Amino acid sequence: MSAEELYSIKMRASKKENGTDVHISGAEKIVEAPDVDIFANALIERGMHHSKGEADALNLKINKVCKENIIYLDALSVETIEVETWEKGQEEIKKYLKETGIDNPQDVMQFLDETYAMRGAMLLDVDRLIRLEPDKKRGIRATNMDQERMKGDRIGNEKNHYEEAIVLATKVANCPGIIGEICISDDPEYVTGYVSSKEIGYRRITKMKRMGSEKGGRIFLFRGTDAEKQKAIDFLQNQHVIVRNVPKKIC
Ligand code: PML
Ligand code: MG
Ligand code: MG
Ligand code: MG
Repeated sequence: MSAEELYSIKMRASKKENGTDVHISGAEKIVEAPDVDIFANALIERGMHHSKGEADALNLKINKVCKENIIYLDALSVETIEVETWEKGQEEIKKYLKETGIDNPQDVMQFLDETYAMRGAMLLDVDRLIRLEPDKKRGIRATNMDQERMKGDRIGNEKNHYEEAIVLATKVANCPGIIGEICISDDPEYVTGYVSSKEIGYRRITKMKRMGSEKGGRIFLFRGTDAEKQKAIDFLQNQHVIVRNVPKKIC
């Protein structure tokens, strides 16, 4: 990126269901000053007309980001494991957990069920097998991140699961105290998920759940002290990160 000022743009859209606000779409960008309006428009477009329904309310937040506070990270390397069934996909998660130094993968995987209703991710102490999020319903939201864009990159207003997930996984893998992540999408039609860490990179698994299922969620695997936990939460939520060299999806 050039010497332009940078701005963070965050969008959240919701609709009313039986009198309560239901989240339908959320996204963020970190962009140069002259591009704020075009990206803000793309995010409004994305939030207003989501496959989960038309929005009743949309919040857009734009804040200048202090350049000195940004960390630039290289995207995790990507590999794809093709599996025939979601059960085989679950076996791949077990394999990954063993590689990550977790002797009893099932102890960790049993927590996946609890992630489905959460807005954010679970922060799991893998040694004590306890959840560390201060708000168990909300979970931890990894935020304040985006990919670096080059001149001429197209500005789409649709969600790109793959690119957005690599950005998030790269930030999370570089977070102090985090030894890995498991992610299953909550979008019913999107069955590809991933496991990741700084050591193994971003490992896509082509089927992680049944087609049509909304059962998705994220677990950030944590190992460390209480003080380190605070640092991890602060990094995940507040540290601005721009990820370089995000591989483009070949559709
Ligand atoms: C999500 O729904 O945001 C999670 C997407 C996981 C992306 C997996 C991939 O295609 O690499
Ligand atoms: Mg999202
Ligand atoms: Mg959720
Ligand atoms: Mg989703």
